[in-house]
Amino acid sequence: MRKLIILKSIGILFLSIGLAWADGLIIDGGLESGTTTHWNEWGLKEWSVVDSPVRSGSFAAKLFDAGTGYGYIQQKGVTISPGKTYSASLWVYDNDPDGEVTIRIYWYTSYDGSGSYVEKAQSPASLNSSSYQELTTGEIIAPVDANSANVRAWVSGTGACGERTFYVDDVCFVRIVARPDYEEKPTTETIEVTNSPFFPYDDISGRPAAGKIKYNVPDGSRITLRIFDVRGKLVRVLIDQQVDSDGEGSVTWDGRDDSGDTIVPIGIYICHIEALNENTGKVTKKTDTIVVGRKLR
Ligand SMILES: [Ca+2]
Ligand SMILES: [Ca+2]
Repeated sequence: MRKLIILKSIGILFLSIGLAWADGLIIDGGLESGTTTHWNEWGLKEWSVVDSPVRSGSFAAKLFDAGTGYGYIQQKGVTISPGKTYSASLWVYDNDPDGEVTIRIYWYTSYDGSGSYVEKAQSPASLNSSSYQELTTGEIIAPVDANSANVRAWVSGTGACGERTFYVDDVCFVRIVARPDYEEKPTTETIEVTNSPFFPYDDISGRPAAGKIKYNVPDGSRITLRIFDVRGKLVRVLIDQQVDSDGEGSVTWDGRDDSGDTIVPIGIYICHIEALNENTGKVTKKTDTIVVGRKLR
């Protein structure tokens, strides 16, 4: 029985991690194909895929500019929806005083990133550092007439006319979907998990960092809502014998255990609600599952 549960858990874990990877709008942002295939280049002297230094996985991009001004690698013609919210980010190793890197989004009315761009957005420039740093555009809104975007890891000089070398990894371009707000329709289920999988390590842009659990029990119930791991060990008490006058509500779980210090390992967890109806003495118990995910390194 236990073996079955574990096998099922692993299956769902792979599924959730697979979805997380598919969430990005560009292909091979981490260069893990080990090739330059999914990218094209403009204006650089040279670029290649290298195995050191990398930020994650086995490969990163090396961008070499001979001091001509600027250049970039890009993924061209990413399909986007006009007026929607996006975010782009990358990790860069910039230990070169002669230049800097930004991530830039160019928006186009065409569907394939051709023609003249209508608007652009970019991150702040990299600072000199002997380790990888993250650059992000933050939330950006696609122009109402845009249908595609070119996503560029952009190298430029900072005055000095020297050669410059940078390493780029984990380029990410995502659409940000509005998180559910408090006007969201309440559940009709006794217990219902709505953010699953969620990513408490906060390592995947645009995905929920907290789980959300909604409940609907008789008015005036005394509620206890707890999280267990699949072996039945109590992980976290989210609601501890509180009376809810209208019996309807939601609670978020940040993925931490009861110590508050530790984020739990990835996997399936059980949400268990127990509601005592203080008028009738009847106890309602129900469970649902919630999955904690994380980007694979
Ligand atoms: Ca990589
Ligand atoms: Ca620099």
